[in-house]
Amino acid sequence: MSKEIEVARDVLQDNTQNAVANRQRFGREGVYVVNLMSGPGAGKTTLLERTAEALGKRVRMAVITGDIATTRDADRIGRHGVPALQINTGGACHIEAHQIARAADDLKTGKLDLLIIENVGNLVCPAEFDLGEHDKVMMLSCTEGHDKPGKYPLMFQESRALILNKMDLQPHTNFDVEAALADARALNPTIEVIKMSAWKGEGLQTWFDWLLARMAATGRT
Ligand SMILES: Nc1nc2c(ncn2[C@@H]2O[C@H](COP(=O)(O)OP(=O)(O)O)[C@@H](O)[C@H]2O)c(=O)[nH]1
Ligand SMILES: [Mg+2]
Repeated sequence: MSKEIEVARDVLQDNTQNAVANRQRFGREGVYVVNLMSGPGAGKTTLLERTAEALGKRVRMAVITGDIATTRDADRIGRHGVPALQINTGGACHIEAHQIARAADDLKTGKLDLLIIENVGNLVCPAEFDLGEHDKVMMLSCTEGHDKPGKYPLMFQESRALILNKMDLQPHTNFDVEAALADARALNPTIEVIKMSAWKGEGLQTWFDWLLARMAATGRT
């Protein structure tokens, strides 16, 4: 039992060292990096397809997608004209920093302004693994229940922004927006909230403006 815990600690420690190296690299290269997290099916890839369409010609951007299997998400995003590289974790519930380092080599991140990482769909593990990103952003959709922030606190604590997606479905569910936001803000009082329907287009402009403002704030034009 104690061995298992030691191994888990080593994995996290190695990951943190690799994340520090990634962060230094991204700083040197001048690329702004977002780690986008959510449970499966919240709408991350849909949002990244819309983001690629809207910003792909204005900024030099690329996407790394993580899934246990298939290249479906990278294929979807790649159709919108931005480089998209798929990491298959082969069973792991999150992306690790060393995988990002390798993908960044392949994508030549020194030539990019914006890199978005779509993490594996999971509300738990991705929040535990620093990837060397500038910002963590998480998405919660109205079909997942407003009780989730309190039940999965770390991701809400770690994220700079919370995207509430599938607002078009909210009237058809018992999702209580104010209860979800109160729960999230009790964990992270400064969390920025973007209400969205990635499907219908509502809130997308706020997201694009948020990304461009964060790029400027971290030194990108
Ligand atoms: N109604 C509605 N459906 C959405 C919205 N965003 C995504 N979806 C749908 O939710 C499903 C999962 O979306 P996807 O982007 O693959 O989620 P991911 O697993 O987080 O990448 C797909 O059927 C999308 O069409 C939204 O804002 N409203
Ligand atoms: Mg996806």
